[in-house]
Amino acid sequence: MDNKKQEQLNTFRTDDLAQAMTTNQGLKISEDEFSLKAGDRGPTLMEDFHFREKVTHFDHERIPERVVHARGFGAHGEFQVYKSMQEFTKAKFLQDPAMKTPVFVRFSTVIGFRGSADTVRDVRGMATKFYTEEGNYDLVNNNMGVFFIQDAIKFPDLIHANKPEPHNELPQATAAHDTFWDFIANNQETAHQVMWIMSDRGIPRSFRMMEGFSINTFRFINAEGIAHFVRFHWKPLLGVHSLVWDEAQKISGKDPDFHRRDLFEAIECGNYPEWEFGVQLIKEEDEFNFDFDILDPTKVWPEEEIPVNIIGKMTLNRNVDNFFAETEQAAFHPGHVVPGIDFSNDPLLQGRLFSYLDTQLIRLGGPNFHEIPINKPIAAVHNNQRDGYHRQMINRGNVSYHKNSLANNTPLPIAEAEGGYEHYQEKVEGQKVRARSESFNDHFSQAVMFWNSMSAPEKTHIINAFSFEVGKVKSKSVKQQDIEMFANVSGELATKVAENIGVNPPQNQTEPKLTKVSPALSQENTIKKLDTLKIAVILADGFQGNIIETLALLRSKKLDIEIISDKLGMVKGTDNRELEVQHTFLTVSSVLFDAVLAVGGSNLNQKFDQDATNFVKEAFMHYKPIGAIYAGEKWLQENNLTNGIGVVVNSNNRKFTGQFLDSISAHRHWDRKVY
Ligand code: HDE
Repeated sequence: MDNKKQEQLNTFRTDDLAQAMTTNQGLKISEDEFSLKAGDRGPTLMEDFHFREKVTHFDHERIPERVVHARGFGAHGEFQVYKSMQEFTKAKFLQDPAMKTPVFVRFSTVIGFRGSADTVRDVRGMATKFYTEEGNYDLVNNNMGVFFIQDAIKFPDLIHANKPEPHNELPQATAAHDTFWDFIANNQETAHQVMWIMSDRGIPRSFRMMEGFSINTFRFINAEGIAHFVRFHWKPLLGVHSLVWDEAQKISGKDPDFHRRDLFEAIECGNYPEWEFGVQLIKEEDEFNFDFDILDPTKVWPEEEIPVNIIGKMTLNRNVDNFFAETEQAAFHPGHVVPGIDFSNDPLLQGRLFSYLDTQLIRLGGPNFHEIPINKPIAAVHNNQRDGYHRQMINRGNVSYHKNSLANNTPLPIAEAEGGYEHYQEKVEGQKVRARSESFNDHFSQAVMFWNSMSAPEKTHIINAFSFEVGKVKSKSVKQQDIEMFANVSGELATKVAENIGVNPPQNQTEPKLTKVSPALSQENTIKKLDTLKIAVILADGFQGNIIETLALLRSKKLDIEIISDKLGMVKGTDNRELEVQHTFLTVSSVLFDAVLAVGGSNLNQKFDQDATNFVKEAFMHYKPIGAIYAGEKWLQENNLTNGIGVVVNSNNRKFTGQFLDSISAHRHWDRKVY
């Protein structure tokens, strides 16, 4: 079972190396550099079918990018349930802990075009395709617990407002412009999601360190037909971590592929990212027992009230062989479900169930996208659907209709008891209305809860993020409207932002009285591990030789150690041992690392000293763990960089390595005074 998807993909793979070159018709080609001409200085001839086929194919290489989530990166892996979920769902892939289900996951940003940078402030997508025996199941999640709007009919408006403005197509991949903030102030159901996106969750450190939330409410159905409302979660085993905003912006220039590179490299070197799979469950009869509507996608189900049961684990362990064929052509759809998983009446989900299939038709050019290898289920497909662009399946026989007698009435719908999908028979009645339920009308309580749940540094980051984003808005009126709106979340937030962006403090000066908190919302409470963190080690010729043993020790803690100097090549230590330099001050910057170890050497020239100091200074400003040892200590002292929380200095201290590791395991030192 677990190798089935891989075997299937293998049948589509080619390895062109060392093969004779052919046309797409399989004709061997004798020349691929010169088009066919009448004389070596003459015109190219129409009959050059190879030239025409090659260039025509090239001219048609691009397909429309996704209208949202255009920039993404995917990987293969597997999923295993920890214990049978039989009590709640009959979904086969959630029954047997011994069963491994192949998966493909695509991570994405939402707003930027396909070539935009990875570290912009945005929501991230995390879409998972489970290739189950019962058919493909797609869990199309985001890295935030809520969404901007409550009804799918508003999605085009939200995205129009958020994308670059239509008259000049500016700005790229950011919400920091007038139309977005105008939409926010005039559609106040967005308040809660805006708090998430202005928080550190908007600038993740890595795809490997993001949570995934289904946001929408689904149903689990067991074999007896009993239903539970369910929301799905991915919890990264490395914890949930973020960049700081200045760093995120600089990375956009230094390495726009920062997140995809991080995922690709982690998988290539065997550091397989893992997420635990969690479910929040609510009994049907408890539907109305909460102070929010459980179908409202602008509300979280607070984890302290409705615990997340951890039921399985996903490991990503294989990079794709071909980005376009696999990642770009992957087509997800929340309507791809298996028996045991069903929908709720969440109006956002209901609209999504239309949109995803529709979008694939334009993007992938017709109704046969399920036959593209990455989308092809491992379960057999039999039905009377025929023809259309790029049909691969060769259906035999003359019968393509149901019911029939000529083919013994096959293919045949089968009963639920034998695995046929049957929709949950929810009783529904009501007037036909264009309306929103009263129970969806509280737009601020959970936004306040989010704010209340943040640590002091997180609150500061949110104030700064608002000040940046709304500060970029040109319309004074829009700015003021946003200040008035967020005074409903926190007077402190609205007043400080108003001050920073030069508009009036909010008219409404009454601080919201709500005190509810949900500690699970704060990244302060996440797991912090050393595993796979990237440490920049700054070395020069004449470095103290025994640093090699320190580096080995750091590596044994699963840290990724990379050596930086003023030029590539080898650097020699005091004991003549050598180390290879992987990067120079020109090719990388401190923003690409989680911590810095300044070692230096005896031969520091002024240029090295200056570059290295700038490198460490930036890490210092970003609250990163810093170690300074041997020559590095002196040079940091000279530059006043040794006095700071999380800066470990003292070459003579035998505990140096332990203390440096402690500093790294804190990830960031928010209490450090950086100004
Ligand atoms: Fe999507 N969304 N979405 N979305 N979404 C798409 O489908 C849509 C929403 C999400 O890696 C599109 O194949 C509507 C919530 C992810 O290929 C499109 C609404 C959540 C991805 C679409 C939403 C998501 C998409 C564009 C409001 C989190 C990328 C390309 C009702 C739970 C999947 C595509 C990938 C992609 C529609 C809201 C997640 C246009 C109408 C809420 C992760 O069909």
